[in-house]
Amino acid sequence: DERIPVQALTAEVLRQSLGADPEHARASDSHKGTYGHVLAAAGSAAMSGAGLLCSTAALRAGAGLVTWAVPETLAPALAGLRPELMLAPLPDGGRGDWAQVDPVALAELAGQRDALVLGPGLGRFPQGDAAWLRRLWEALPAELPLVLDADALGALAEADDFAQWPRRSGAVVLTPHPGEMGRLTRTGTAEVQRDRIACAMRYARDHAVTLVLKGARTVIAAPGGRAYVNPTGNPGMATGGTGDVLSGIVAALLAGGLEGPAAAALGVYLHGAAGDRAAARRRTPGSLIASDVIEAL
Ligand code: NPW
Ligand code: AMP
Ligand code: MG
Repeated sequence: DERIPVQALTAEVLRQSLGADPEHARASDSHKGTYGHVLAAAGSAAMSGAGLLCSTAALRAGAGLVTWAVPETLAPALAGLRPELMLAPLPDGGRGDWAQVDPVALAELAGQRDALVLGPGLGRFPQGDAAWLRRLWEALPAELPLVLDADALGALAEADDFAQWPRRSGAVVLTPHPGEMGRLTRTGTAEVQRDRIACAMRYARDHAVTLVLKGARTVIAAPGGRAYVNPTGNPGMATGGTGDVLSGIVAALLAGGLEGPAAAALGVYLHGAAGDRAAARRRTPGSLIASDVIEAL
């Protein structure tokens, strides 16, 4: 119903309202080009796992190709961890972290792909985080779909003027957990959790983005004013790396051609459903790890 702006996310809503197929079926004459190429800019020396989880999840969510971009000094150590992934080493001044990586070089790589996911496990950039992100934002083709998660959201939270950044024609999906959302809104976790739906809807509208507010009953707020509450998932997913998995899934769905709200909603729904399937396979949900969610996809 068009008059009701908030809906529970069901297979029916995905199909009817969002035009997303929860079965995620494939046409028999399709090929890897049909499903798009994801660039995952994620991971650092101390958190290479976040990059591996994010890019592997993009593969399992059906991306045709996935390239994992890393600071070049780290590339030899990360090569071959997942043979289906391609590796794109970015010049890092020999430092092995993202601080020295030129955002314009990353934008050039991303511009040849179908979606960019930025953020899981990057670590903090030592200075000028928001300026780095703004330079990337402006160097990327305006139509390239974008997922910002984790440390990219930390950088965004430092910008004083995000609402005034140039509008992009491609989807922008932000995937904060309540702590990250508290930084984006400059309030705090408790204030965000007080009214999750209103908080997500307000941010999505004011910044023209699709906002995914994670946690039990994740909220997906579309820039046009509609919102969805996800019923899938379980507390076993409160374990390191599950968010990194989600951002890779959403990027794959964007690369495959879905609009921002549809990709975000289907991604959240499938991520939770995979988590439920993985938890059911274990004696206790407490033993669930993020790789199980990828495996269950
Ligand atoms: P509190 O304590 O309640 O105030 P951070 P991070 C809050 C990478 N990883 N409900 C909560 O705050 C990531 O990709 C790498 C309520 C919590 O203490 C990032 O790059 C891994 N509150 C980096 O680590 C595996 C909630 O947020 C605080 C909430 C840092 O990311 C792990 C933590 O947030 C990780 O993914 C909820 N549902 N969820 C790897 N293997 O390489 C979160 N909070 O400080 O942003 O730290 O999320 O761990
Ligand atoms: P992150 O904190 O970025 O690693 O993301 C954690 C992921 O696990 C998000 O997708 C959350 O929605 C999910 N998650 C965490 N706790 C729960 C919970 N209690 N119930 C359902 N999903 C959860
Ligand atoms: Mg996270």
